[in-house]
Amino acid sequence: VVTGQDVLSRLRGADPRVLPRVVTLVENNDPRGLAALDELYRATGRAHVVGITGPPGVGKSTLTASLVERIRESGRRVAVLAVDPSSPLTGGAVLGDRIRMMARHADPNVFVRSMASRGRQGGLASATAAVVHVLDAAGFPLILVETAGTGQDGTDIASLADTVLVVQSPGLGDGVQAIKSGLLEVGDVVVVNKADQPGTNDALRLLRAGFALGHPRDDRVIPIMATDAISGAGVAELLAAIDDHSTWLDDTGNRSLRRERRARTEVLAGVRSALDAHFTTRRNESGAVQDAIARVVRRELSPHQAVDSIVATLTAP
Ligand SMILES: Nc1nc2c(ncn2[C@@H]2O[C@H](COP(=O)(O)OP(=O)(O)OP(=O)(O)O)[C@@H](O)[C@H]2O)c(=O)[nH]1
Ligand SMILES: [Mg+2]
Repeated sequence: VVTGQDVLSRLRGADPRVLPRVVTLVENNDPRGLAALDELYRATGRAHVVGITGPPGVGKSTLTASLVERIRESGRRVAVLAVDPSSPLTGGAVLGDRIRMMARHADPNVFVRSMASRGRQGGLASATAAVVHVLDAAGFPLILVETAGTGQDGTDIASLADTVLVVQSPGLGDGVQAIKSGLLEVGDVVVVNKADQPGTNDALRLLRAGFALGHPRDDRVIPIMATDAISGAGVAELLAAIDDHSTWLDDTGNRSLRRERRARTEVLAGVRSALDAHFTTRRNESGAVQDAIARVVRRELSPHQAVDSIVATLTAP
């Protein structure tokens, strides 16, 4: 178990077992992990975090593994997090398989972890953010986070990542679906993967037309690229586009803007979840809350008035 002042030197030291242990403690919201996180947080802020998102089955894991290859060829260490909102087996297991297939499982400069949401207290997003901090402090210059592009989790990645990579695949209606889902709005780089399949040019055309009026978020031309994650075609260009975006963030001051937004999101989400836990676990002890609920039942207060009076006591100076 690692806690206290020496956590960083041990994290960056020669023992390869330390990092997975710290990650597990942090992931599980273990008090020892949280104590370690308090120590190592000061040493974070150097990693470039890339979120990889998109609909199920478009090839996110395969593309991630292929990116890992290119990143290693460029001489950099890399950490990968596969975040699976539903199944503890599929996403991460596929990613693990790909990495093994590419013979990177024994590479000490590649760290891979998958996280499942099942049974998780406090939310997947906050656990993901915490693990990213550990990997950052451990000195990985690049951290790739794969998330399924469905619902809240798909857009959550925008508040966690420096670069958001939105992955699509060719196929009738895919582009339209992506535009409708709002997924493209969070994309800094857009990829049509499975470029070996028919319909790739149509998908590229559709996406380019969709972006022709400008990006909804900032005035930067969004690269829309094609990759074949299995052969690796286009993946070197994709890595170059990710690196370009990283440079752009620094040159324009956008990196600090994003980080401020990220810190705000993380802190406020933490406050909400702590308050939620407080009211769930201490519900029976909190006289003011019980009293307000009883008055709502007796029709003395409307639910809205009860909420106002409880919040007023909480926020009183
Ligand atoms: N032809 C072709 N198949 C691909 C390509 N990339 C991935 N695949 C295949 O597509 C299937 C899904 O790939 P995954 O990498 O698991 O896709 P994913 O987006 O991570 O899937 P989920 O995490 O389950 O949403 C697998 O059978 C891959 O072999 C590609 O570029 N071309
Ligand atoms: Mg996957």
